[in-house]
Amino acid sequence: MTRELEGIVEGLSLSQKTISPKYFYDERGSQLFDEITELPEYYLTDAELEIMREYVDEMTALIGKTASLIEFGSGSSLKTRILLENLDDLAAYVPVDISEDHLYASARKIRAEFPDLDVLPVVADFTHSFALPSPAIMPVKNVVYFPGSTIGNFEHDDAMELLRVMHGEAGENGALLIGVDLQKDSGIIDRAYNDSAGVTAKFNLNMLRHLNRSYGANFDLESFAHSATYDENKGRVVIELISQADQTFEIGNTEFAITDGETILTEYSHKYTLEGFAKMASDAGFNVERVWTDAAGLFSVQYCTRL
Ligand code: SAH
Ligand code: AVI
Repeated sequence: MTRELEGIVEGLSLSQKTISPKYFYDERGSQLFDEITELPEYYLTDAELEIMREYVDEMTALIGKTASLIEFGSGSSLKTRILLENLDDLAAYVPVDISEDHLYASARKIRAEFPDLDVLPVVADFTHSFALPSPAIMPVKNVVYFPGSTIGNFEHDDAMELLRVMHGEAGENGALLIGVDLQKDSGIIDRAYNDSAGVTAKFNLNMLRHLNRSYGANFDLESFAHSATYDENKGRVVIELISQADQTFEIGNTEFAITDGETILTEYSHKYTLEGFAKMASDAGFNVERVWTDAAGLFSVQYCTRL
């Protein structure tokens, strides 16, 4: 059994069956995520784009000259383009993503749009150590870019671990520019993860399709339903697949039974307070130097330097 399959089987063997959200992202999953970002209810992307457009000059002044921009979970590099359009002397742009075909297609588009930029895509699972490529031009500093509030998809200890990895990648005089979604009225959050067009439901169920196609599982997609509920006390959305029947499924020659109404946890999406995120960043060795929010105060982008 591969390490990946072992991890999947381990998660499904827990009393709360769990599959890591990284398995959302095959090519179709990446496309469905792009569709999510266009939904009227998914406020995160519009709010983050508003912040990027409004404050890009302040961001580029902090980033400075000849930096290497390393993006974790770059997807379609949507928000990055605003930085790239305003940073004409980057040493390199290094998009890192687990969704291989999507990453290479996005990197090709970026190369065509920014022909003078050294674009060095890296296919990697950023929760494990991976090697960074060396740009042709020696960067003055590394700036890790982590937009989208993907940090929110990690539980506290794993988020801390990831911030520490980014702290290491940033190096001595480097920095982290990170998108962090904020706690707010629960109705707004509920609607963002239960959209009326049902795209989030498709995205959630696509994880089972991905496991069927790439890991030899045999989930019956028709007999699972999407669920997303915001737990205000814990400040997180709990995203699950609910079994619609007593049934069995197989993966890696291991058979699992699941009862009617039992859930598979596929994702958390944590929402932070500014103080809560600052504490976590500081525990990981970062000082939050600058915080920008959109006019409605839904989302934040934060520039963090090493303590
Ligand atoms: N940054 C983009 C995309 C966010 S979606 C935006 O803000 O719109 C999350 C992205 O992270 C996806 O592209 C997904 O493929 C990638 N991703 C998720 N888990 C990952 C992991 N463990 N390692 C590498 N990439 C991962
Ligand atoms: C990638 N990540 C920040 C998204 C989020 O909002 O937590 C993933 C997502 N899940 C459902 N909708 C979007």
